[in-house]
Amino acid sequence: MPLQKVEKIWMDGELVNWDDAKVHILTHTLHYGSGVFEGIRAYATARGPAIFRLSDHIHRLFNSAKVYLIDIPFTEEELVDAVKETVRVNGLESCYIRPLVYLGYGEMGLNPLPCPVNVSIAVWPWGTYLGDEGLRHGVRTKISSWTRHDPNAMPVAAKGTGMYANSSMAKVEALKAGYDEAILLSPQGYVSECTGENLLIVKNGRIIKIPNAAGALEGLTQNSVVTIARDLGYEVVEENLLRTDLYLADEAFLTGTAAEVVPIRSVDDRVIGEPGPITKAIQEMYFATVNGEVDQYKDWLEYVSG
Ligand code: PPE
Repeated sequence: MPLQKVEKIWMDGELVNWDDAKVHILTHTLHYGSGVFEGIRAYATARGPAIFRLSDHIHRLFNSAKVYLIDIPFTEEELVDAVKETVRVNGLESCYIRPLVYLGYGEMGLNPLPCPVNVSIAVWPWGTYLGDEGLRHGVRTKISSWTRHDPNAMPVAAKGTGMYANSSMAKVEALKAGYDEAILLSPQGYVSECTGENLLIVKNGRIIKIPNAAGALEGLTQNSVVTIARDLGYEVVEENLLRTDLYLADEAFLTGTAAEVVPIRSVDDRVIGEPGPITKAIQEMYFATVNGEVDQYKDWLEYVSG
């Protein structure tokens, strides 16, 4: 789906026109994948657009930058305000939000330390990431032939731009083979995550979450879903999973800001089936939460105005 243009993009403290939001071809991050970024969503609520867990996402952006030894030339508070302003000036009720910290123009070569640190925030309307059909009936997934990063090769806890070359390869492989999404295993052979989502399963009534040490990003959607699941009375445990645990799961679903909560219909053609009751209960509560309908989780919503 082509990008739907909006009016303005925030770049280093200024709102510039969408078509003018450009960088030089010798931008360091373009060559070396040396940036960090976030993915956030704003939802339409009865009180106007609300950004889901905005402060937590901006905090993770600063943590990612810390891992890469990048000094962001703004405070967390300033970027929280900048995100709200960018959503507000574009007049969007709901949208995806992409803050990016990148090393800009000025030096080339592998040493990033002399490069300027630039920050941008783009927003655009983004519908269902893995399709309406996938959201309702589940996606078909495939274990990738690509392995997730070894944590001593790439820092998996940080959302670094360069990491996503691995995700894109896995995604393309899965799509070309006729699947909707790829699941990556860690170098040790445990299930890690999808190309841009975490993954949880249900077995014998318990929800199983994968430990971060299996090489997954600590997803905020997953974190919200675990809280929701426990509050709904489900038991959530953390365990390493083998690919056969996925084949034999009672239910499985993936979580991510862009994807939201999406059931998994099959893994390597082993059918899990239509979304099960636990997946549906969590999905329903997640959507009610982000739309501001659940009082219990109102602190997760950060309103664009007021
Ligand atoms: N793992 C990976 C590798 C990942 O990229 C994401 C987010 C997650 C897990 C889930 O994290 P969270 O959004 O905090 O629940 N992926 C972002 C980028 C997607 C994209 O296509 O770009 C996102 O969902 O915004």
